[in-house]
Amino acid sequence: MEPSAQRIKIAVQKSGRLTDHSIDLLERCGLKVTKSKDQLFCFGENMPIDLLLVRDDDIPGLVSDDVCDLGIVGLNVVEEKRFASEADGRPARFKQVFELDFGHCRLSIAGPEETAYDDLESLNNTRIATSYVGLLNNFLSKNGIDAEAVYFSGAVEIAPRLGRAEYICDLVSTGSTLKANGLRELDVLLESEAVIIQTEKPLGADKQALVDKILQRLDGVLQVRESKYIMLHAPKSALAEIHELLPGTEAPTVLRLDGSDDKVAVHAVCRENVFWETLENLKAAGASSLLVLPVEKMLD
Ligand code: PRT
Ligand code: ZN
Repeated sequence: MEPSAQRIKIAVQKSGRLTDHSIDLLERCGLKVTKSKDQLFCFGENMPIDLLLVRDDDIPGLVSDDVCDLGIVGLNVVEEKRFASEADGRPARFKQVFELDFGHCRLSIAGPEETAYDDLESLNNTRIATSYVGLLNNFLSKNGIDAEAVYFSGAVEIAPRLGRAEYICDLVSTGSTLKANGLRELDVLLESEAVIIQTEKPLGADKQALVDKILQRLDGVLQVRESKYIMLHAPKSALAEIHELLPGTEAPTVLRLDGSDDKVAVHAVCRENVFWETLENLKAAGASSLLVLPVEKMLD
């Protein structure tokens, strides 16, 4: 087995909204893990990759301080850490590698239903309760708004009722929490989703090769989610039109059909979902024997 310095460490949320998705994504990259008894660590059985299970707020710091090589965390947490580190004069040392298409939410300003809110100017000389002081202050100063960020570590939505702030700045997904608290969403600061971040510290060649491999597999897993393999028969004369109709396809494979001079078989990977409307349009353009299959794995 590799010495522990040669193993990749990935920081993942221990218990929360991102946990299952993060582990599922890594398992779909081929990683098999066993959890330690204390549930703080997942040991990679078939690859030199281990998972550190921690609070999401700690993930950017663990990657920035090189305790972990990679981390999976919400963009909201990453950006808040970036601003907090800058304010401390110790810029964060991680790079965002790519978005993972889960954990979608937005960081928004909200206020009581009855608030007369025209635009951002309405926030001038008010107090805004938030756990995202860094992101909020950056947004306010970028927009030339003079308002006070009041730090709340949780239950931000009750701040207006307590008389602690006129507005709040918090994560929203369905909007039902705001509604239940008599609040309405007024402006969006940040669209967020889970992202993978990487330490900026140069890794040795072997470790970097393994990080590149896992990132390439992650990219493949994300691509196949939307991708479909499509097969159809088409008159040669309709090929150009049919190619145009295939969503997200670069170069379809065109094959001869036995016993037919005017028809061919077309096979293509569509990197976008194929809807019934697309199939109906293909049929109207002359295609027949249409078949759409899911793609299990992809490597570009
Ligand atoms: O214990 P730990 O610190 O690790 O977890 P946590 O409680 O800080 O985080 P957790 O598990 O709640 O969320 C982890 C990440 O999920 C967040 O950082 C976001 O990137 C993402 N995410 C996606 C959300 C939501 N959707 C979300 N709706 N995080 C929080 N919420 C909360 C929000 O704060 C508000 O209280 O849900 C409520 C609003 O939801 P709706 O659907 O009523 O609008
Ligand atoms: Zn947290």
